[in-house]
Amino acid sequence: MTIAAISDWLDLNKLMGILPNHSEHGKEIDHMLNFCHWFMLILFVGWLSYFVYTLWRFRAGRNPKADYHGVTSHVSTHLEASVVIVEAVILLGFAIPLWGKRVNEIPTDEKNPLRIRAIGYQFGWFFHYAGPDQKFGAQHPRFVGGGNNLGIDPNDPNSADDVVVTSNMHLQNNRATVVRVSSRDVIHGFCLPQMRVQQDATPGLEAPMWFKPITTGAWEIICAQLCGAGHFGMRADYTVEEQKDFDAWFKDQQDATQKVFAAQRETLKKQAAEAAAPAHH
Ligand SMILES: [Cu+2]
Repeated sequence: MTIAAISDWLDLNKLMGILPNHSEHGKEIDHMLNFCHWFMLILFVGWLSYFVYTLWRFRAGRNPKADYHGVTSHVSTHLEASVVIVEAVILLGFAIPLWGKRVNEIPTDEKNPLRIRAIGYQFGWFFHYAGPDQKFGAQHPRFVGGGNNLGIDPNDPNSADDVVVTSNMHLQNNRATVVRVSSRDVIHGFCLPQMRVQQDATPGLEAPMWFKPITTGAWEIICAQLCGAGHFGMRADYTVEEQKDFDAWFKDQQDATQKVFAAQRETLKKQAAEAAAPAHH
């Protein structure tokens, strides 16, 4: 048996059908998951054998009269203490540092991350790209309509390079991606299993999360919270591609989004002119 074969065999994640990892930090998550699975398996087998043993050992046929002293050995105390120690190691040694990395090391502008907002709704996702200026255009409900689903201010200079798409989020391979997750109605869950990230989408809040894709490919985005009758159909896709393909896609989407904004600017201008004109009687 080679080492690879042994480590494959030891990988309980695989046995339980985990989806392949395609993100930079995913290995650390998988490592911790595998460790937890093994630990839980050992506990499960241990407690279960102990349970079966006590059923047999203390059966009525063998113990017609109760023993008023009970257990005098300290084995169980030591066992329980070791379980607590292992759990503390998982929490303090693995889980908390891993979480700390995800929330403390969000890439800043200097690292030129891809900046996206993901806004859940019943039942789908909007994606708002900040564009090369790294700044999102402002939003106001009065701009909602005419294809401007998110109500982005078409006159805000920050929106001049923005992109809004639905249902298919494109990402650039090997580029850190920061997604600000939010919702338009109820609580949804933004989950990219192959990127090993998941974040609740809460109305009125924007929660940032980040990751770096390391392979190209196309996968599904899952809504990870039961969000209503159409939850099962709330699927979207995401595509990781090389820069050339991503840039081409982005340019197309930018043209389409900016066309919507330009048309809205015209409408707003017309409305303003009508409001300013003297009323006819
Ligand atoms: Cu949902």
